[in-house]
Amino acid sequence: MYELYYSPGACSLAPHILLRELGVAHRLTLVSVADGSTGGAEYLAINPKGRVPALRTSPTEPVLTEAVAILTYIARACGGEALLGETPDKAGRVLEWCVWLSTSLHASGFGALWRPARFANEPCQGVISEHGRLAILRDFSAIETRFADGRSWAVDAAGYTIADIFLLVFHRWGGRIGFDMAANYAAWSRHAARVRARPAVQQAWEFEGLS
Ligand SMILES: N[C@@H](CCC(=O)N[C@@H](CS)C(=O)NCC(=O)O)C(=O)O
Repeated sequence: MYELYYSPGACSLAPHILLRELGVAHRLTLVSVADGSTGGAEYLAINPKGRVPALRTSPTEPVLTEAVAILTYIARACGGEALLGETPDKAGRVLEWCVWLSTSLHASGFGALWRPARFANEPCQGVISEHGRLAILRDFSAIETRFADGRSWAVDAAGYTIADIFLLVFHRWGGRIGFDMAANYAAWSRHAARVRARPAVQQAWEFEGLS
């Protein structure tokens, strides 16, 4: 059985949703970002990167890390190929979204805002955080522009994909940092509501105790 190491509301929410979407048997192991467990010796022995998500796919192999890799793995291994985009064109666009979300919005934007120490020592951390907030605003605006063209899904031609699941994590984080998502990102918020309505998403939301 797959074992997913997760923290409530972290980017591990995306693979958690996908496991439920595909009806895959899994065990969820809590490694809290909030209380620093991701950096604890016990978890570092499992995942030396000290981050969630991590997926145990076999008792003998190292855990699989990186949200996009885990999403791709689960989809391919568990009959969810359609969620990756079924043609090279669709799959390329789905991956384009996911890599951008992971590298630009997550690592550069939220990483700088929440973890400025990754980028610089004091006294520069306040500036780094502010830069992260501006990077998030820039990327959120780009996301809103895309959804404002009336599409239902991130890659409309592909239907519901892992990109839609991943996007929901960042939409929720926008609310967490005080952005008025409904007012300022109306088209993206309609998309988020569409994703939130799926039973698998509701189950994961409830399990993780998210508001
Ligand atoms: N590139 C990694 C980033 C994972 C990551 O930064 N996860 C955060 C939670 S969303 C984390 O575990 N942070 C703990 C820490 O920085 O100590 C991925 O996409 O999986």
